[in-house]
Amino acid sequence: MAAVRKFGSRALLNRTLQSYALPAAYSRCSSVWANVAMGPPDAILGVTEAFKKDSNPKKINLGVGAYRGDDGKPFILECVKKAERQMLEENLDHEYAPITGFPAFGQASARLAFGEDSQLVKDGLNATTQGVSGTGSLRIGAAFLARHYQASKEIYFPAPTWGNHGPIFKDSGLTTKSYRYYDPATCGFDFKGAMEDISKIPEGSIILLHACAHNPTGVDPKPEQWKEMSKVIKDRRLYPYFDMAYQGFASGDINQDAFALRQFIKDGHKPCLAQSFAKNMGLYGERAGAFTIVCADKDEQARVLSQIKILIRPLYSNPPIHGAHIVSKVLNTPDLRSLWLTEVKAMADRIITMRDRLQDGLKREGSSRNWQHITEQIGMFCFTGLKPDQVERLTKEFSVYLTKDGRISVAGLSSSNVDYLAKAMHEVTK
Ligand code: PGU
Repeated sequence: MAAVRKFGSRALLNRTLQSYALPAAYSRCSSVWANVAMGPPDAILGVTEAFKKDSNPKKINLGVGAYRGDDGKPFILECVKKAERQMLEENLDHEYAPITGFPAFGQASARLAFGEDSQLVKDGLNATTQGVSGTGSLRIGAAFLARHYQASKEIYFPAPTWGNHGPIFKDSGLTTKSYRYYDPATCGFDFKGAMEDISKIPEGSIILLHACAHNPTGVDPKPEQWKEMSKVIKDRRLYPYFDMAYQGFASGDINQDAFALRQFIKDGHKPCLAQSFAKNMGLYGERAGAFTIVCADKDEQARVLSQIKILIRPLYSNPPIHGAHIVSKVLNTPDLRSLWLTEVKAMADRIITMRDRLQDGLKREGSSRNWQHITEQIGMFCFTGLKPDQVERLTKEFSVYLTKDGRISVAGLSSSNVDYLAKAMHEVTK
């Protein structure tokens, strides 16, 4: 633009440039996107891209956290198939949903998280909106805090945390920091380190908590430890932001997995919460999720929800409806709901069985290393403790795909590949 201004008109500028017979490099630079640098592949989703290109028939994708059946194939829950059949019969239309999604979906999501008998939901203190799965829900929350949370613009993550948390909150304008969480020496929870760090976080800051099945470590605080964390978080007046992407996947029981969130409510916190139905209903691509802010009273709830709407409207107007219809049908229809609960349990149990089999396999291979953490960690992931060079060998020599930090999605293991993985892991850790 500055150049055009200097030459008086674009035509004059072009003529002048031509008359100078500019070198090729200059014309490349003059392209509109010449300064856009090539970005790196995504740390998690990029693993699937590399996996797809590999022609080894023994290849295994343990990168992305997506549940597979024991046949290694994507798994469609029976309750979901039934709900979809019913939806087809009902001849549902394709009209727009309200900005915050269908109320039946939002309320069922809130009851799932806070409890069927939750007083705060009965009293209407939850400002709940549908979000575009867990990621989109987290992002609405991040944007809301950036715009309306006065006390601080800093959010503290457990170290390490899901790789997308940083970009979600940074892109929303918040500053990201961390508190100690994982102890590499024990491959377990660093409770002492976490408590020390949390007790020093500046008052009013936001703290991100994985409600259950911590990603990437598979390490969760015990109930007693959650209680102590809740207390120190309250004392420091921190604002708790729960990310609950795996309700049901840790223990197989949706209520047990909501323990931390409900304990915080009991202790008088008023947290916010992002939920995802990608994993626990196998609705990955449907992008069904929810975001809730717990409010002090009805009036506050109405004001907060009105501002959530104002945030969402210029982003995407209103959310996709298919996944939300499925979730709301499953959660609100008693027989579909009880079928879902057994299916969630079955998925969690299959993961636990795979952990046992991997540990046994490593023992059988003759590994002298301590693999206790494989069965101590819970949820979809195992943080193996493998070093980057060992991860690289697993991929190069055995076509086993995983993230560089040594995380494996245990949900990607099956009876037919778990022994192969044990052998490969033993080979690279000898
Ligand atoms: N929060 C946590 C802690 C997650 O692990 C994930 C998904 C999400 C939120 C968001 O899930 P939605 O699919 O948006 O509902 N993490 C998986 C999936 C792949 C990815 O990185 O998006 C993973 O493998 O870590």
